Amino acid sequence: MAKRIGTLGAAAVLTLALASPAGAGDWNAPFSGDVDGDGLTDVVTPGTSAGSTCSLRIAHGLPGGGHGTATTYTYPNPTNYPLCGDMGEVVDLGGDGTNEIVLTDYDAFNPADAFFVLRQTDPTTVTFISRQYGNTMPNRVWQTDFNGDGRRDLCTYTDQGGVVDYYLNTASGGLSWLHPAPGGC
Ligand SMILES: [Ca+2]
Ligand SMILES: [Ca+2]
Ligand SMILES: [Ca+2]
Repeated sequence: MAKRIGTLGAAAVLTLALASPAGAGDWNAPFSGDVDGDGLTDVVTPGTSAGSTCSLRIAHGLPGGGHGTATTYTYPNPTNYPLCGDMGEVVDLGGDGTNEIVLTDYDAFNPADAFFVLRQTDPTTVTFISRQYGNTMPNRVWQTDFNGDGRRDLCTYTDQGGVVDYYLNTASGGLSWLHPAPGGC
């Protein structure tokens, strides 16, 4: 299922990289946000896929600046496949003031669990929250409030057809894949 970024795909990704905000979730790249609600930005590093158990590492922000030593968190694989998410964003789904960790995977091939949502629920625990429907085989994910309602929405790009997909951050804490794409990603 692995795919390669062809010359045209790489050019398109570069164009998107220049047009979208910093901190976007590139493949196998760390991403940032406050996952424990202390007001300090943390860094989340996706783990490797490992069958029935998934992991990620979080380096929490320190009051004096910088980040502490990364802690590894494990959780049961929420997908039916040996995919644990290799790109993501920290975003407040539902706009309730609590941030979530939203992951997707370069090799995701089932729309029903193309995204899954986690939350750090205490200092030692990352908890699975939900699966969300989405497009398969993304190259990157990023966030922006494309409909201007104050909740930051998600966008993905896939070189499988060169498509940008739009996911509305809904009041109920889900992601709603919009067709047709409204623009703004
Ligand atoms: Ca934090
Ligand atoms: Ca939330
Ligand atoms: Ca929004």
